[in-house]
Amino acid sequence: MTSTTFGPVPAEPYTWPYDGSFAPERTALINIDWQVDFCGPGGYVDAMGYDLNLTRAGLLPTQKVLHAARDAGLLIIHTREGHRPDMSDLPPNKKWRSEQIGAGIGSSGPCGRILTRGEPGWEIVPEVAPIDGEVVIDKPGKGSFYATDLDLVLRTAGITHLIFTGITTDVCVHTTMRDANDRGYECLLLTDCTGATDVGNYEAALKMVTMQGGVFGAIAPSSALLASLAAAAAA
Ligand code: C5J
Repeated sequence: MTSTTFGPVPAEPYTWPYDGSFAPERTALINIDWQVDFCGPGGYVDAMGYDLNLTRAGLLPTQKVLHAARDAGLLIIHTREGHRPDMSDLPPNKKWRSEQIGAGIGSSGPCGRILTRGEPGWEIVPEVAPIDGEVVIDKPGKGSFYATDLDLVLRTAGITHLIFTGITTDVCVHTTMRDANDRGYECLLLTDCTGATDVGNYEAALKMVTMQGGVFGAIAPSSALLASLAAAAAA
């Protein structure tokens, strides 16, 4: 019996993946930090004074991709940035910096304590919430590999290819994608399924992925991925 493969996906700066196709059992969709704190009213990003329309922009395209990836049998992973309620995993410089910008991590706000595990602001927004059986990685930092078991989970499942959605493009998504590329994972970032607190940074972050022939992987609109999943399903 032959197993289904998908792709290739038209992408920049190369047609993704480098090895021509991707198998659902070796591919994970990683959804980074779609939390109220990053895209909901009263959360961390809102408290810092940024425009939530920018971080929310990718939410509905991501919802579509999430449904298609579930149907296609990809491993679905969600991440959440947040600190322990006793703040024992909050580095002092991160605490200081958040206080300078008026959104002190661990302080009380309209969505509970900012960026704190278990609080309403830390929850993933309903549009892209995990369903039973999906992996949720809790992380104290920007990167999803730092101080987590993400690499162990991926390698145990035999995953070699990663597709990314999430926020923010220039911080947690980029840090994770760079680290994933160093670890040998073949990465694709969906351009309309991500957003940043600053349009210039969003554009620059996408461009950085594509430099040097795709130094961190490739980028593509979600329509390109969806078309490739649909074509395989039709065949
Ligand atoms: C930030 C994130 N921006 N999820 N976190 O602090 O990008």
